[in-house]
Amino acid sequence: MDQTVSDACGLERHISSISFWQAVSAGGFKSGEDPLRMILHCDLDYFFAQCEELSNPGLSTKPLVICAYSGRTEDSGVVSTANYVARKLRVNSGLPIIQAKKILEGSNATYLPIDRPRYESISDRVMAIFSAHVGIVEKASIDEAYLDITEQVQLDLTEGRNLAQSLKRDIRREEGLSCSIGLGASKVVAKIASGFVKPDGLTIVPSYQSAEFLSPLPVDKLPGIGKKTQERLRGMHLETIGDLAKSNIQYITAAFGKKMGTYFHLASRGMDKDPVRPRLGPEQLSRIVTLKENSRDTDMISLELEDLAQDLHAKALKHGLQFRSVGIIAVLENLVAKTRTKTLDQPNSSIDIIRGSSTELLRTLLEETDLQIRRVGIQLSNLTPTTGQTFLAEFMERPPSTP
Ligand code: TTP
Ligand code: MG
Ligand code: MG
Repeated sequence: MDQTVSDACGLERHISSISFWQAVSAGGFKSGEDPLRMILHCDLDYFFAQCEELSNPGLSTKPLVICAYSGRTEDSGVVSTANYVARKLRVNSGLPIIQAKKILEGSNATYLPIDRPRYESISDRVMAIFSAHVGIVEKASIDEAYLDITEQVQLDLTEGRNLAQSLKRDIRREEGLSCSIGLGASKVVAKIASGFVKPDGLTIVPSYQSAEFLSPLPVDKLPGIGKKTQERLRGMHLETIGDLAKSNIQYITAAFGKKMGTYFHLASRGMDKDPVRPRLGPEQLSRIVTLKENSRDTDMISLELEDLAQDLHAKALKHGLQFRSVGIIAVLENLVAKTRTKTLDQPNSSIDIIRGSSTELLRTLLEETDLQIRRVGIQLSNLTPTTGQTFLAEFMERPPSTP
């Protein structure tokens, strides 16, 4: 019953976002000064709360609040996130738990603590679905990633939309989760587009309409502009991203310094050259290959897995990392991605474990489908530094996603 209701809502929202796309998409991506890119940003909806609804679907019809307890008193701390039922009542991330409880009094709300290891495993599996579809994936946080799909879709908006829809479908089918996706010519546009229709949205902004799309939005929609900066900009009569785009760069730079000023100036026009950095974050190492021909032959596929196991094992050693989970990714002949993960009792660095677990997971996966496998991959996750290693911090260092 719940499923039907949420599917119906999803469909309705989907239609509304597609009509937005039709309104803005005529003409597709034009060739321009910079090499054109098509970037996809995907963000899972009310992530921690949605994970809890998965294990207890009864929670989805009532307000659900995930709490970051500080431990000082029973209710001290803030709301980590809340489902959309609670959000309608204005309970959002960052609100003190005490205030959330006042607002939700009598509403039969549920309050749960954060169960990070579980959300991380789910996040790992969603990232594996991304890697099964697209080569260049940058995990930007526990529930979001940028994908560079330029080559894959050859800058064709319809192909981009199809890819986005199949990602949404696979995440829903494999993990039971809804997400929102934005497509644009830069990371900054894709990120803002993914938040434009939420939950379960899909918003596509052709490159030549980036500035027009951003223009009416309030300045705090730009990544990097928080409440304080927004106040300062308001003092300068700059309320919307369009106001920022029209303003004189010297004026902005004088107030915010060269680096920030230049970023505001370019980002407000949707210009952002930051590449999608091909990494899944420090928690994962993964590789996927396309089989020479579609197959269900475990001996043949195991040979490919052997290569992948050796490669990933070498990478883990090089970075001084141990893994606690081994996963297998398989893209089937109908292009649906399947993932299966095995979590070990202890962190490990043995290639035999990678071999054994991936072959075992392959067998399990083949038992669950009659279809042939087209691409296969291994993912090591839950990574921790090997004792004595000191350069994990270096490995984990992430350049800022915006200048
Ligand atoms: P977000 O993606 O910002 O938020 P969300 O997934 O809960 O909701 P939506 O994307 O639909 O708007 O953050 C991802 C998770 O990070 C979120 O589920 C909980 C955690 N988080 C916090 O713990 N504190 C915060 O202030 C925020 C914003 C998020
Ligand atoms: Mg989210
Ligand atoms: Mg997020």
